[in-house]
Amino acid sequence: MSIRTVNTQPFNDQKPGTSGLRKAVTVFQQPHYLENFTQSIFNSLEDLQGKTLVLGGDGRYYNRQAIQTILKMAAANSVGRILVGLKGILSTPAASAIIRKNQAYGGIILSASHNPGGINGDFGIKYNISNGGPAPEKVTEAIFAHTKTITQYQILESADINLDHVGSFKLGTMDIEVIDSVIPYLELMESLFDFNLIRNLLSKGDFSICIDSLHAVTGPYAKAIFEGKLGAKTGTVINEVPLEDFGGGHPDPNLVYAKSLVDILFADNAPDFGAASDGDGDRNMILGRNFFVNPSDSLAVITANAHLVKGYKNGLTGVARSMPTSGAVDRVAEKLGINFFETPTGWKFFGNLLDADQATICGEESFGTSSNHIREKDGLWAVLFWLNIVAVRGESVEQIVKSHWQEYGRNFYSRHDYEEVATEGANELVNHIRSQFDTLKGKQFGNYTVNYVDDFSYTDPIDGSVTTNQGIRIIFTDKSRIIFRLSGTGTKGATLRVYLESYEPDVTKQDLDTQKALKELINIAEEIAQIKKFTNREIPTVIT
Ligand code: VG1
Ligand code: CO
Repeated sequence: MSIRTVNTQPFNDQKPGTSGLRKAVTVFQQPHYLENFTQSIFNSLEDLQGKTLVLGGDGRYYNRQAIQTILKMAAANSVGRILVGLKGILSTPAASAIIRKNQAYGGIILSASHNPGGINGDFGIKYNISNGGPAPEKVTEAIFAHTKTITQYQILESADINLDHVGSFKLGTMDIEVIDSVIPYLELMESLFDFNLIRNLLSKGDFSICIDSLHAVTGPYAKAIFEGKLGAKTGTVINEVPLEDFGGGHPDPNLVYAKSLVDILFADNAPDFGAASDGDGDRNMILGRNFFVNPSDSLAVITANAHLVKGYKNGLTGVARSMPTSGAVDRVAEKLGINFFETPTGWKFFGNLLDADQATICGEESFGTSSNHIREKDGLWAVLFWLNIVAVRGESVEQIVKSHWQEYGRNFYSRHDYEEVATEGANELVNHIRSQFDTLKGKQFGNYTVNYVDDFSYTDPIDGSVTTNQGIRIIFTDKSRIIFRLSGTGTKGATLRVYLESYEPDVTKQDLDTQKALKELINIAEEIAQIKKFTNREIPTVIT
């Protein structure tokens, strides 16, 4: 086996976004495209020689080919050892757990998460550091800098490696260990939650659940945990076979793309509990019988009930949420007297807070929550957390959420997505709002008066790094908010996200339909941003 040095030229579009580099599969299939980015990762890691890396992906189309290429390049770049998930599969939270457990130097995760898969879909690659979390901006910037100057990459000439069996072997001087993708993750979950209590709840027969894996990576994990360990009946996990194109679906666990589950939970005789996960298993949607749990509320309920759960009963040091996430959890933090942080969108901003033990639980409005057990979002963790709470309290999901609102007030919250609109119009929309920054302050819109307007920026309290332009905030005097942001994960055109929030302390008014409660703010958002004109759309593609 010999190492081949291949001459190459930079691609000018390899800047990582909210969560790694995401592009159409056809872009990744261009000669040298994946190799250039992989070599740029290796080039940005100074002392990689002899170190251990973790490698795996969400199983989407091109996962297998990419894994083979990366293994051969790692061997040529003097990596000491690689732990690869069986068949090249690792959910994002499992990869994070395995990096931490093995004290690996870092990991490469192949996923485009909620973006559709298949030959006409998307592919993605991201680098995680030794804490198990997404590379912080200074690392992604260094990788990006290398992509702009790369002239060659190294790859070992060898046959493909068989990843279909657990075992160890050599590739050149590098050790490869093919490891079980599920067991380390399952063991970690068992250490955090009361599996006996949940087993009691699920096996008695009077509490039924439905877990929808949307033909993505969580299928084998959910089968092993819910049907295997926790005694739920066979068939509890649906769409459980991971497919390279996710069965043609969109593995995004929201009310539109997880319709299969929504239909089941909103039918007559619906199960008591339902959940869906995204492509790479780091996000989750929680449903009760005929009841949708807003992800921002889910974060608040998890935080407020953490003392009931084995792994968290000693208390939380703090909680962090992304800026667009509703303020529901802020009220819980205040009551518990724990730290509270507001960060930009993207899990990489939580890593420092978790490492410094300033926060225990973190969450985003986009159905992502997790804790200091790993450094990624964790979809099945949230499902188990909810089941553990339900098992302890003996109440329905709806009762638990409503009593939360009663205690803390309800933050009415919704996100309107305008997906794949023209980039030019989206940029004009942002500029149009920015041009009103000076005139909006103090302006009255019906019942609402603008308190202030800004572009969110964040100074990391641990390392002092500053991140600017993380979303436009229009904040009203009663703390209601409208936020505008452009997505950093899409691959076609631009995706505009509009986040709307108001607060209702009066219990008699908390049962209102969310869109009705937010109607006035929705109209104000249109008035300020001229969404219809700039996006050329009458309505959002997804409403959460
Ligand atoms: C979206 C979500 C964000 C999440 C990110 C990655 O980003 O809004 O909260 O962290 O996806 O999640 P954006 O830039 O499109 O709004 V995942 O599950 O794709 O790794
Ligand atoms: Co994801």
